[in-house]
Amino acid sequence: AMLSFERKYRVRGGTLIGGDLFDFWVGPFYVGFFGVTTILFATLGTLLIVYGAALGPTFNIWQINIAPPDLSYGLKLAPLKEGGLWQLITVCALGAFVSWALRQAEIARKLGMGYHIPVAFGFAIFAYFTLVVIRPVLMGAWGHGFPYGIMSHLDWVSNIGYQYLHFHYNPAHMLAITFFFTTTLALAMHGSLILSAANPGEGEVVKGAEHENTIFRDTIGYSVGTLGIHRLGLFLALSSAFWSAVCIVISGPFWSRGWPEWWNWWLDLPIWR
Ligand code: BCL
Ligand code: UQ2
Repeated sequence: AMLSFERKYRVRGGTLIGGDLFDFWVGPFYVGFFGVTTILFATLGTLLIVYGAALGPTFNIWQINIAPPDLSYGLKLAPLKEGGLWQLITVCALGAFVSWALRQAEIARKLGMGYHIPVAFGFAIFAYFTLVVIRPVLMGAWGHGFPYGIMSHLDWVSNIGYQYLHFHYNPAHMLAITFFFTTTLALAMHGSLILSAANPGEGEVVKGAEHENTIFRDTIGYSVGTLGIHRLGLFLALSSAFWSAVCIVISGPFWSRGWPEWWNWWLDLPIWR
């Protein structure tokens, strides 16, 4: 079933590739060339994961693990059962994520909207790409990627964290965490503000931007504005993903000792040294 207003948005065109060939909907979903490639990559990747799980010792969802190749394979292709599956799954994952972003771009073009959504998702893809491609390539082995598994990827994060002695001292990790936490603060402020304006007391009329500005001007002397809060939110969220990517790509390629030691530059400043 289609909502009454939906038909006018079901317009041809805006496709990036394939012209009219894949320009159709299945039920409520726009397909497009990149809808097809998303399905293909996601299905193949999922089957490879199931195959990898079947080769392993368990189907316990928490314990399934598909590991990258041993470091000794360097940047070569590994045999399927020796990390080759991990390599293929990584290709499928990147294919599916990038296809999804391009499908978002086609839909934005159809609707005459900006590319903010695919650009934003691009930051998440960039963080993943940094973990499984950029850093392993810089360090010379696919074995530096993280293993695919619920507990196993947590173990990897813990191990890599302790390998640098105390990851909380990684300055980019500090920035990423601060951006993540500030994102939740901003969304809590925004969500509560909007709900307070939209849910006035019994018999009161729904409030708008003037009231929203005023409550913040009265309490803290400043309102960032209704458009501003959305720009701020996007900035905070994109910065979270960006500094996450930075914090891991510098761990190894740029700094291979403990992160606490990195701060010696501060103690070594000529003012007090
Ligand atoms: Mg740390 C990383 C926070 C303690 C070691 N750490 C991170 C960052 C984040 C963070 C900044 C992970 C987010 C990220 O990369 O997003 N760490 C954090 C916090 C603490 C903390 C808040 C805390 O103590 C309160 N970390 C520690 C301790 C260390 C430590 C001290 C361990 C002992 N930390 C590490 C290591 C790493 C981190 C090592 C990292 O590698 C990681 C990092 O920065 O990675 C970049 C980015 C987002 C993504 C990568 C997701 C990408 C999503 C893709 C594109 C799409 C997926 C689609 C999906 C499959 C589809 C599903 C479909 C649905 C079912 C519908
Ligand atoms: C605001 C505003 C909104 C909002 C919010 C604010 C009317 C509906 C939440 C208040 C936000 C401020 C003061 C910025 C806070 C800064 C950080 C870094 C968290 O003014 O305009 O629109 O939703």
